[in-house]
Amino acid sequence: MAEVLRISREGEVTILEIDNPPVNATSQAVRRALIDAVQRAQSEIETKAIVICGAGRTFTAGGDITEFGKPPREPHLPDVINRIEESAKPVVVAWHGTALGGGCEIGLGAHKRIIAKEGLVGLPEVKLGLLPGAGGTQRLPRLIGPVAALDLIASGRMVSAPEALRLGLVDAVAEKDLRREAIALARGLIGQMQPRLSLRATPAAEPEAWQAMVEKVNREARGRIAPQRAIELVSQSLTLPFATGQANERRAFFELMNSEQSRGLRHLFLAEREAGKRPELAGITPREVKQVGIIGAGTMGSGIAVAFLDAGYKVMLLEADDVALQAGLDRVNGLYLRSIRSGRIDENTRLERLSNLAPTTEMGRLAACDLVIEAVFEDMGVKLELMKKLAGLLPSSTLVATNTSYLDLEPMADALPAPERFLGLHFFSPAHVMKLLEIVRARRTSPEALATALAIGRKLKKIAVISGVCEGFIGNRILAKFRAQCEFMLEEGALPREIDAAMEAFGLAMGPFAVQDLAGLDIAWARRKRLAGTRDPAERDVPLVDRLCEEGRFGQKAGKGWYVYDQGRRLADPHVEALVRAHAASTGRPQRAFSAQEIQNRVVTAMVNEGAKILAEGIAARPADIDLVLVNGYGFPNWRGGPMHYADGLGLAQILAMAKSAEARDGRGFEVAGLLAELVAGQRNFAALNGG
Ligand code: T1G
Repeated sequence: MAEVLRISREGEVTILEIDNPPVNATSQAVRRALIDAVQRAQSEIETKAIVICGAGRTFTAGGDITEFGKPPREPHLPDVINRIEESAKPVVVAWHGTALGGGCEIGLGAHKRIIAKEGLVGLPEVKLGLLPGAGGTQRLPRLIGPVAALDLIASGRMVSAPEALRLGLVDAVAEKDLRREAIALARGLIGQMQPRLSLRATPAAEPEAWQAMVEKVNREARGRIAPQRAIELVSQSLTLPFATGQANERRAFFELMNSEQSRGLRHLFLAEREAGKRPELAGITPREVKQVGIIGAGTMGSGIAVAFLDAGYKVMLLEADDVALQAGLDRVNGLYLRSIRSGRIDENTRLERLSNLAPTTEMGRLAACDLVIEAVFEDMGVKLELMKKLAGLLPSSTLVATNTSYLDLEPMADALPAPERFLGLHFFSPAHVMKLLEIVRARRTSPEALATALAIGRKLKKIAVISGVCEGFIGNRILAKFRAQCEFMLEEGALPREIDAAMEAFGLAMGPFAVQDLAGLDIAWARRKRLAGTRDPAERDVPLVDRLCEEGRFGQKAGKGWYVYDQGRRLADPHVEALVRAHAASTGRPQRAFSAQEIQNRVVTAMVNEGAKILAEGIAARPADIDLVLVNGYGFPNWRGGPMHYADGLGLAQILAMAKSAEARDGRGFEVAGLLAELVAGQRNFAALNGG
């Protein structure tokens, strides 16, 4: 077995360096080596102090996620940390890179903590549906007070070195050489009584500040259990002895580890890291991309420009004329000013980023770009015209991408001299904020172009998922089935507000009808009119959006849509409900009441059935990719792990039965996916298709 802890000595100080690539996770081997080394140091006369640090890019990312869900093996991390705290010889922990979860907790067991200037520290367990399980919920409030501790534990956010110092989470920030300074700090402690956090009382909280933090945590938890348990455990640190609090923490940790929520979040963590690893792209070197051209400075184009500028690219922004260009620049500026107001960036950062932006109205200048993305009006004629112009202008080495969300890529590829360098980069609005990026692979897109797109996705810090070409790609294709199913229910006795409430209870930030009002119903209406000629008359179709739009109910911007809006407040509208009821009656379908669960099941069935078709057609490579798309682009609750993971939990036999009844009820347009039936027949699930 590889050496996971390197032990060396500098005079009287023994240095324990965790070396367990890639992220020094506190696996069983690391825990064993640490506890043994600390134990041994107690009896070595040469050792008077101990420094614990990490090799490579990070101190440690904490517990080893690959061990989660398996029976825990000794020594357990809380015991290792208790042993560190009890050390008669002073222990200093030196944090660099990221000191997360168990890595932060090791530091809390030590007698002093020092952090590198660029270091980050945090307890991100809630993001995996967990809580710190090695004393973090009990020691952190004793160190920095219960309010700040609850903030960190319930949000899971990482804290920079200056903030860590301000909070009292570290004793020092290293000026230059973390290791040297940690050793010096340890030397200074030799011969002193060492403070133990576990023996300290948690400082009392300001009641108002505590109450405000509790309310914030509850508000932001929205269905997630772990942050709510954090409130309970942090408050116990105020009243219970450390040992009792720690035992309660440990119990909560294992309960959460076995929860559906944690399983879902862990599934997504691994899915995110798998999405970019495509066997067919192994060994292919991405091309270098430095200069990016963006055509169109509307909402999408300007958001995409900011996304690239933020990631350090040089950006050329092209518009048809000076007026449109100025409007685009105003948009870009507006986005930066908002970031300044919210404290995300400062003025210097804004200026630095804008210095990489070259606005232009001369298309010829795009020839200098490594990648050109079109974000013009969503119309095939307009896009084809543009591609023809680009064909005569760009060197054939330039990567060309379309930001279309629905249109077929093949005709656009046909217009280019090098279709192998053409693909879709489907950003979501606002493009500089939304995590998801669908990389759309057209028939002739080269592996090199795909590998380059994945590398760009990583640099943009997006979750990039590869999709094949079909109407709506992965996300919008599933969304269309989801929306249609919601409208079908309106014809059977459900009201918009009931469906929205059920889906919000499921965990969506906003129900589907409220979302439509926000986006504007006229968009859907225009699309319906455009597709009216080609619609299969045998397909079930609900014309209610047409009725609303004919009355000028275009959604929030018109003050009315599926709901009516009074000073920003969303209210059910009896007029719309009467309209829905009258339409429902006119269909002759039986009318009945819907439970929230039934609404949720119908929505999930529609999504999963379409997801199965998308897999069978090879549009998505893995069920986990579909989960990533729905969670990161469409508000599907992350703690449910995405629709495909959720379906596995529900049981695919049940999903299949529900899909069959949907087929019987909805007819053409809702055919049961063959893959779903195959999986059930073979007693397999989507996890098996993920290779899990
Ligand atoms: N365990 C095992 N593998 C891990 C890991 C972990 N904790 N964290 C990352 N990896 C792998 C990851 O799968 C990937 O593998 C590689 O490392 C690089 O990661 C009691 C028990 C540290 C900020 O939640 O947030 O402590 O794909 O691509 O963008 O309370 O990873 O190369 O094969 O993400 O530079 C709490 C989770 C655990 C931290 C680095 N810790 N990790 O980001 O690289 S719970 C976390 C991260 C706990 C105690 C409990 C990030 C990162 P591969 P990467 P990155």
